Amino acid sequence: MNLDELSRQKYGRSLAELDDATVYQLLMSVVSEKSAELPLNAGKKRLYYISAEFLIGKLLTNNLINLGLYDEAKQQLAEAGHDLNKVEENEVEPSLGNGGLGRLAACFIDSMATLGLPGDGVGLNYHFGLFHQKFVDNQQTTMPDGWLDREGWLRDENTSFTVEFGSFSVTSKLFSIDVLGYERPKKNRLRLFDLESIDDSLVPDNSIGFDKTELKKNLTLFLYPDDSDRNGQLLRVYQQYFMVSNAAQLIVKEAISRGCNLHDLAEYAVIQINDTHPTMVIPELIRILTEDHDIAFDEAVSIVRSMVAYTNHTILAEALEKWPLEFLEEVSPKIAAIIKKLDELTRAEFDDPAVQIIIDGKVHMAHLAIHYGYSINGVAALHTKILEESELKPFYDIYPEKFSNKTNGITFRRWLMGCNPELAVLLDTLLGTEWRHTGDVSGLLKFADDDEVLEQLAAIKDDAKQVMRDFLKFNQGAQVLDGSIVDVQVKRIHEYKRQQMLALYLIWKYLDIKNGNIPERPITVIFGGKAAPAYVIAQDIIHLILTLGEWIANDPDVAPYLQVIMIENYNVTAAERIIPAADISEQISLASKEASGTSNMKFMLNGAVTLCTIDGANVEIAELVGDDNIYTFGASSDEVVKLYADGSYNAHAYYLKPGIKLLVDFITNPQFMATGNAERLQRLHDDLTSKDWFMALLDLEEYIQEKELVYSDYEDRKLWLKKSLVNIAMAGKFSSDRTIAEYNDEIWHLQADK
Ligand code: 9GP
Repeated sequence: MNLDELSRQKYGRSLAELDDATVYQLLMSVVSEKSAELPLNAGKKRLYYISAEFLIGKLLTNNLINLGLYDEAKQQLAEAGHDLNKVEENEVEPSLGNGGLGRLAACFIDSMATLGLPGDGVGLNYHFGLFHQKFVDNQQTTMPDGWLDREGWLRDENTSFTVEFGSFSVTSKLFSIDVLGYERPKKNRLRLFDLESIDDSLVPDNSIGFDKTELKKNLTLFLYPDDSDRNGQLLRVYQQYFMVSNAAQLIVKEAISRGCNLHDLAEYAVIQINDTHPTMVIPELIRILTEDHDIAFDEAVSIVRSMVAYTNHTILAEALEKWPLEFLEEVSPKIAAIIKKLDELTRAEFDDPAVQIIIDGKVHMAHLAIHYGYSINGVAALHTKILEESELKPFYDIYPEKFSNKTNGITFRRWLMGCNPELAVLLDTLLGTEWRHTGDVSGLLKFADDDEVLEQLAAIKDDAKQVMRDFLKFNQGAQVLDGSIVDVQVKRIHEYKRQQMLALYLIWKYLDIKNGNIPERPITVIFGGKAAPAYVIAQDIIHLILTLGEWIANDPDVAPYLQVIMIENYNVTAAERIIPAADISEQISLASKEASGTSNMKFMLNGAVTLCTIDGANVEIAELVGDDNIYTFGASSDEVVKLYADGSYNAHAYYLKPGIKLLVDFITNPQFMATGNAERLQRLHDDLTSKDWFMALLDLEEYIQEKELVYSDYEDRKLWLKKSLVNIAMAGKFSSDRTIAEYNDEIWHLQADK
């Protein structure tokens, strides 16, 4: 590849003469042409990973890495005076996902391609994806994020299907994005269905409001459209059926083209459903097999049952979908009828009311997936244990063989080689390049006492902090304090993740500094995340964080030592700039509630030390790095489960503890309230003092103590650098290549292509 020559051919100018936007176009065309030439991973059996979200992030750097062109491109660009990071700023990040669930799906398709497994991601081509977050008056506002308007990686597959709803039908259009494996000669695809009759003009310029009843025109406009009313909920069911009907038609069509007679469909296709959103693929496949291909109902059920596997990503009731049967009857009477039949079959077999599919007029999608799939897995060891022993115990008692754990993972291409190239090069120097294929970086451990290596790690962290500073300055004009310790909590805003607990710590620290206790060095606390538009308390938490940030910045006694930054519109690109710079990874969910977490893995791999509750994959991180290299606090998952079971958590009693009352009441102190939105702050205060459903006050005192310990340990430079090194060295387990190999060995049984 000679970029200068290509530039002269294409634009009649040297590479050095191009602006960054044109360099981006040039690189994108090089990558697209190369990937278009690659054949697909082939094999008799294919996997279809169906997901409502694929948070793929920008693709240029990632694809250059996977094509083995990254170093070459970077060097040629540098010689011509260009910086790849700057060039990539011209790429628009597709907003096809929300949080960990969608990012996991993106890591998984990368790993499937890397392992040569024939399989594709299948989802929807949302025109505006998830909303774009903007802060106005220290509050979250939402704007449409029209990523599709601009040039991108989508390719038209020239394939369409008809999807019949109860009262109308629509035609779909299939697009795909190439998914390249790491240094692999073959590829997979992310296949995204769109609606032929979609109408972007339904969405006003500055608002995410639109007519939810215009179904023929709106089905693929937004990911997770507001569902606070009936029309919004119905729209989600329409979207889901549109997604799975297309997926099922695609699967059947492709299997037939490979010689399948449909009685043997399970030998040709396996489906992984990512959370419950795609569950209707089960009745849809049964419908297609019986209605279009004359297969008897019982046989169709057993075919489908042997080819669908379900991953559960949460125990939160709100995310375990239960749709009113009447919704399904409206969206697709045929699907509703099949679900009723399936429900009758399970009722005949099992007496226990807890395991029925239709309960009080609602269809429990997870129950449908467990009865009529062959596999269910959790996403971290603790999460799977909770599923088996409490949340889904009645199902585990019936089908112990269907349950397994698959601890999540992250792709090291994006989360190390791409976002932290300096660290990747240091690993090459110390370990050789084999880790790039195996994910095994444990060889680093033998350098734990090597001062030179520790100093190299420190220098890499400093450089990453500079990248972060530049990003925050460019993104939102934020100026990070010089020489500060960087302490980060980035994730969706949700009470169970307890951003409010970190905010209460910040109040404590603020008051402590006011009392004259000046920290050894400045502290920068960074938040990032979006709150669902209908989730009022989450918006209140954002407001508290932003108001507090402003309050502290305006106090000259404290501002030089403590700073709070909330990243606006946190997304994959922001994550890539922030995570390598972090010293401390905040993973402080209420134990039992975070199924796994994946940012915890990304931080660890980039040398941050984790401050966490014993929850999700934190448990496995703690086991790997040992007590000396992680900070844990808070009630255990068993204790929390018990508190919920006997209803004995009393938020008000915790609030009345003098040390806690002072902090919580700060939120409604009249001077502070006057700088923010009184209604929001009052509501959050009242919620914390009377309900505190996710028990932030329960763990607050221990959290404050542990945070102080972390900050003081940071001052022992060598000790800290060693902790950081051990974390990197032990992160190999969390490569998504390992996770996907486990899915394949234990669930999918695909033949890897050569
Ligand atoms: O909340 C979980 C998160 O803990 C997990 O890491 C991620 C990927 O498995 O899934 C999240 N779940 C959802 O976003 C919705 O179920």
